[in-house]
Amino acid sequence: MSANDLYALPSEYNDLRESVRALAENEIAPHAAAVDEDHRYPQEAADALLKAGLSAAHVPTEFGGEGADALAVVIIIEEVARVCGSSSLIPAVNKLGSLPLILSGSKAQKEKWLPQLAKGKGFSYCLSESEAGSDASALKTKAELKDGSWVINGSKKWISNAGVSEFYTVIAQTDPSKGSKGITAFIVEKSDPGVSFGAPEKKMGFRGSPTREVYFDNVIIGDDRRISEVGAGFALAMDTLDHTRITIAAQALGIAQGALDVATKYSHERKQFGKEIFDFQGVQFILADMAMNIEAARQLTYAAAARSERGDKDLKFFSAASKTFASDVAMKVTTDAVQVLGGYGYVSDYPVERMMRDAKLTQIYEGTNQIQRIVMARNLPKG
Ligand code: COS
Repeated sequence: MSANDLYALPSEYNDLRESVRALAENEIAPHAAAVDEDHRYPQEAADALLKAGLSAAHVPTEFGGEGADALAVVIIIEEVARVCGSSSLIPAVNKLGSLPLILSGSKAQKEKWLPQLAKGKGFSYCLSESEAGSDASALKTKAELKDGSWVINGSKKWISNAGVSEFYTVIAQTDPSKGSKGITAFIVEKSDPGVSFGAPEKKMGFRGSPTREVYFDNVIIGDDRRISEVGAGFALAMDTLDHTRITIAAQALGIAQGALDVATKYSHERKQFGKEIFDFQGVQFILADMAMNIEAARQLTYAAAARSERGDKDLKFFSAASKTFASDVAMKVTTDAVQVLGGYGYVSDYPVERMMRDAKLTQIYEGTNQIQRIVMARNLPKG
C-alpha cells in the first residue's frame, strides 16, 4: 500500500462529498431558514435529493437504488445536515424505516417495497410509544392474528416524517406473555384503512421534518406484511438501530461542521476593538476546540460506518459511541458558535441558533445518550 492510501478515504468518497456539498449549497441551503421558520416540509430538498439519487441511496441496486454503502450514506447525511438538519432527515428516516425490511425481509417483500422507496415514497419507523421510549420493549401496540390476517390496534409517538411517508415499519406486540420475545415487525401503508395521524408536534428544532403520532384503528393487513419471524421484532428493531444510530452521528457531525464554518467566516468579518475578532486568542481557542472535536467525531463516525457495512462484532459499541460523541460535540459546538457570533448568533439572521436547536435532538432520538452509554457498557469486552 502506498503512503497516499494509508488511513485515507478512497477518492470516490471525497468525490461524493464534493457533489453532495454542491447540491446542498445550491438547492437546499437557500430554503433552510424558511423551512425552519414556517415549520414546513423541505419539498425543494426532497425533490433535489430524489433527482440526484440521494433520498434513499442505501437501497441496493437490484431493487432500483444506488447501492450506497454505510459510509457513503453517512457522507450524504453529513453534507445535507451541514446546511439543513430537517432535510438530512429524509435520507436518514428512509434508511431507518426500511432497514428491518433490508435486513430480514423476504425477496418478494424487498421487490415490492424497495423500488418504490427508491422512486421517492418515504419509509418511516414506528417503535416509540407514549409509555415506551427508552423502555422500548414495553410497547403496547397490538397485532392479533384473526382468520389469517393481522389486526393492528394502538398508537406510535414521535414518528419522523409521519404523514409524508408512504410506508411504515411498525413494531407491535403479538404475545404479551413473552415480553421482548412476543414482539413482531410489520409493514403498514399510509393508505391502509384505519391508519391516521396526529397533529404535527411543535418542536424546538428540526421544524421542517413533521413529527406526528400514528394511530392504528383495526388496521387489517395480510401475513405478507410481516417482516421475519413472529417474535423476532424486538431483536430486529434493536439490530436496526445498531446500524442507523450512525446516521444520527453523521447528522450531528454535519450540523457541527455547518456551525463551525459559519463561526469561522464570521470571525474574519466581524471587527471589534479595531481588528477581526479572529485575531483574539479567546476566539481562536473556541474555534480550535470546535474543529478538534468535530474531527474526532468524524473519525469515530466513519469507523462505525465501516463496521456497519462489514457487520463487525463491535458494531454495537461503535454505533452507540459515535452517536453519543458526535451529538455531544454538536451540542457544544453549536452553543459555542452562537457565543462567537454574540448578539447576531442569538437571532435568526444567522443559522447558528437553528443549528443549536437542531443539535439538541441528536442527543435524544434513536435512543438517548444515557441509553447509548448502557449499550456501550454492555458491549465492553469482559476482560
Ligand atoms: N441487537 C440485537 N438484539 C438485541 C439488541 C441489539 N442491539 N439489544 C437487545 N437485544 C435483544 C437481547 O439480546 C435480548 O434477547 P435475549 O433475551 O435473547 O438475550 C432482548 O433483545 C431483550 O434485550 P434486553 O433485555 O437488553 O432489553 P432491555 O429491555 O433491557 O432494553 C435497551 C435494552 C435499553 C438497550 C433498549 O430498550 C433500547 O435500545 N432502548 C432505546 C430505544 C430507542 O433507541 N428508541 C428510539 C426509537 S427510534 S427514534
